[in-house]
Amino acid sequence: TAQTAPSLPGVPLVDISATGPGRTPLQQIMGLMREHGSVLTRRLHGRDVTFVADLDLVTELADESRFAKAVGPALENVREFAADGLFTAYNDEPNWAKAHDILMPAFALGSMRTYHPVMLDVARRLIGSWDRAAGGGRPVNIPDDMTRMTLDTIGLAGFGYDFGSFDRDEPHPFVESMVRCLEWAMTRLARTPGGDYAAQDEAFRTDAAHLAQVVDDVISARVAAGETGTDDLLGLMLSATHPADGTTLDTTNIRNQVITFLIAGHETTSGAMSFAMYYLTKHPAVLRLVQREVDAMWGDTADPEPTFDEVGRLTYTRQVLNEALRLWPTAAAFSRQAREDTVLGGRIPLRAGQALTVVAPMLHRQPVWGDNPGLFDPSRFTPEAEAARSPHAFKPFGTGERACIGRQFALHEATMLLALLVHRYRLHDHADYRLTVKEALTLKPDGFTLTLTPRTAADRAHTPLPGGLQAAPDT
Ligand code: FDE
Repeated sequence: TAQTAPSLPGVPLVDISATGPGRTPLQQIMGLMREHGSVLTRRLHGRDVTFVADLDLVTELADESRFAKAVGPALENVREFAADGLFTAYNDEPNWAKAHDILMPAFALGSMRTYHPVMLDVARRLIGSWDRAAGGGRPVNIPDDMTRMTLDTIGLAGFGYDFGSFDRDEPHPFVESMVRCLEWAMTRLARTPGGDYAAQDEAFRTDAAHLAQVVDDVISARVAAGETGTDDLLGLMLSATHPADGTTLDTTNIRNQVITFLIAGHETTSGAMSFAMYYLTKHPAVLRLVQREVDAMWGDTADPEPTFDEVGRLTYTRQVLNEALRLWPTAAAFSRQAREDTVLGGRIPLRAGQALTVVAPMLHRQPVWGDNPGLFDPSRFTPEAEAARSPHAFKPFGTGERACIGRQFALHEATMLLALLVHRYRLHDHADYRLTVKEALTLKPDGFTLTLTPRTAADRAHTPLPGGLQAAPDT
């Protein structure tokens, strides 16, 4: 990597044009930050992006009076298929505030109670499929099955639409098109000027059309059933009027929102659960603590019937998820732009509109996380530890007004599923898996498989406690 004259005073500039960003651009940036420090400008074919992970700078960027969300180059590409859906809308696009106001009630804590039974049903689909695999001694592919589970959950809970992912050997075609669209959005950033990308763009248009087609089917199934007034996401989109002007969302925007929620609602959550499973497999002492928590709640019940409130009491399981999201936040980067000309950190002058990208996995490894930030240790998320730390040290859901609307939804779904799985199965690392993180804008552990056997009454009765409920895990 060559260094040339900086474009921002005092900020290292690294030109990667010779090698390009490869298939894992986010991990490349993490490597560059380890070498050059936690703020740097990356130059690729004359295009500069400044990346930040320094806690003090991120704290400033989170100040909504000085900075706002930026739709950065990656999201500009996602706009090609999600347009003015919530995730990719510009701050001043009227449909952002309108959809945000209409859909917020669907993500309030009370609404989670209505999704709980659907989440449990879909969790049982996954368990049914894993029971069959365990019985046949077959390995399960963790990210694939987590993706089946999260797609069916958002489809049913949000739109009353059943993707039936566990009845298919291959992922639902929607997932394959979506992953290719996300990969297109990512690799388009790395294009060399003058290259011929017509075939890639053509394939992308076919996939984007497929997404739109599936979504139109989802919507017309609902309209045909005559159930436009229900209070799930689609029901709200079809019937709720905006308090300010009394209008509903327009048809094109509804399509963009459904695509947005199907994507945002499953790819990131499935990655988060997959990383959590990975760390549990590699940290038996932590796994035993999670098992103790679930065994204390459900004992030797073969098929526990978790209630909504019980999921809220699975505090250690939730800590495990947070710690997995710290090391590998599955939506790993988000961008902020200056509202006015300003100086960041007292030293980096920024023009109004100028954007920087926060690299969450590196923010999550800053000195505030201690001497060994690469160590998986859920005790970092006890209430006491959280209270003692800056709220800006942990940003897996972005920040401010444009932060993740689906956070509670994802955490409820993921906590319940993880708890049910560790209550039911012993996890066997049959392939001695070594972590490789796959990038398609979002992150997931690539090719991670496990074999399973049922836990027995004896396992549940004698889950050994490795000294103290918050004991440090083995490294
Ligand atoms: C959002 C979000 C974010 C931010 C971005 C920016 O800033 O650019 C982030 C970071 C996120 N998100 C993350 C996440 C993770 C996970 C696990 C999740 N996420 C999940 C989910 C689910 C669902 C349903 C969702 N999610 C959704 C969403 C939406 C709609 C959005 C947009 C918002 C606004 O308004 O803007 C988001 N998310 Fe999330």
